[in-house]
Amino acid sequence: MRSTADFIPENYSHPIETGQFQVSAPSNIALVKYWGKKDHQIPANPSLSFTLKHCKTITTLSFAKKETEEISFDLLFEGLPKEDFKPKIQKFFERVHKYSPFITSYHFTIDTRNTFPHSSGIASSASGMAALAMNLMSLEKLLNPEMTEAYFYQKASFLARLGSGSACRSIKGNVVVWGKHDEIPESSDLFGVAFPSEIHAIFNNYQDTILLVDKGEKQVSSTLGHDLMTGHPFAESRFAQAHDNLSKLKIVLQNGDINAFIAIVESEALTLHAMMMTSLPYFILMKPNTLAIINAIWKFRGDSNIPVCFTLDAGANVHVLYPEKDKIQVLEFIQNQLVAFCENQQYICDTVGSGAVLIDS
Ligand code: 2P0
Repeated sequence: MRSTADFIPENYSHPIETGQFQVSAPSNIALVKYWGKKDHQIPANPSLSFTLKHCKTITTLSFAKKETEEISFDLLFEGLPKEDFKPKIQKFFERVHKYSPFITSYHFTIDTRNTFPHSSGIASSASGMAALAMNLMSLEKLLNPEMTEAYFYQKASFLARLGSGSACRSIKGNVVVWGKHDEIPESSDLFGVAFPSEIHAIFNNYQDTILLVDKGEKQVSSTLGHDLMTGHPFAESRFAQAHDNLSKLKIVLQNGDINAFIAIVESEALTLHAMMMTSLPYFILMKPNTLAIINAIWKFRGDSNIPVCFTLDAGANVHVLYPEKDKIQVLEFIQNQLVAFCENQQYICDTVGSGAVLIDS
């Protein structure tokens, strides 16, 4: 069992002066939701997600050794300086410095872009922090080539978590568990791990079509939403329910019981939003069109028997989940009935994917 102390390096065996990496890291969509945490993204309950394939952040990290010992970096977004992203990265570097002390020995240039529209309501913190963490680990591996592959990915996820909780689930694919759960060996509150058992073929290339219902800025940030679970009247039963749903989903992912899958996934999505509606202060992130889409999905599923379901993130957008074999009919349904509920009729077709990769070094 790894502890935080395992991620503090003793010394680096290889000096490196300059270099550059490019990493691509995907977003992920939780099926069992993380909602509630202790300091530094220690989750209040375990969560499970599908890693996505096409919604990604691509980040180039250039580094040059310097004499002085402080955090120093330039931040570019799509090639242009982006000052308003800097405080979040500064805070991330300060937080991970203990685990990656080489950070203060280099000046970094970070150039980042997303494959999905910036103001789409799709959070870029998961893919963005995962991409940055993978870059830092690529540099640490140059400094310490003896590092094992298992340690590399665990620590990449550990660092990503310190940036944003859900980011730790974007390092690996196709299904990731984060948070200690009795029935998932190796599971940890400190980092995400790949789902340890074989997954039923029905979930191969599982489809996630993201309907962009509201692309505006959220009224309540996820960080504040998490905080409102502290002292929440239903917190303890919610956290117990997440453990229970993960146990059930573990079985369903292996036996392919799609009706049970749908029941767990939709209940988790609605419970997440029920927690928001019963926080103090309470808030609602769903929009009228979110509910219209949910009702249309239920009607279509009842009429067609096609196992399409939805999940929700902390926002108004709807993730429509379905097996690859039903793609043609579901996309036709989306075109005919659901795009009308999307802002500017926009949606993004994604599928389950395999995690972050080093593209170039
Ligand atoms: C999740 N969400 O499991 C849940 C469900 C949104 C809804 O994790 O404060 O950006 O950076 O740890 O990870 C969104 O919260 O929050 C989130 P921080 P994060 O995906």
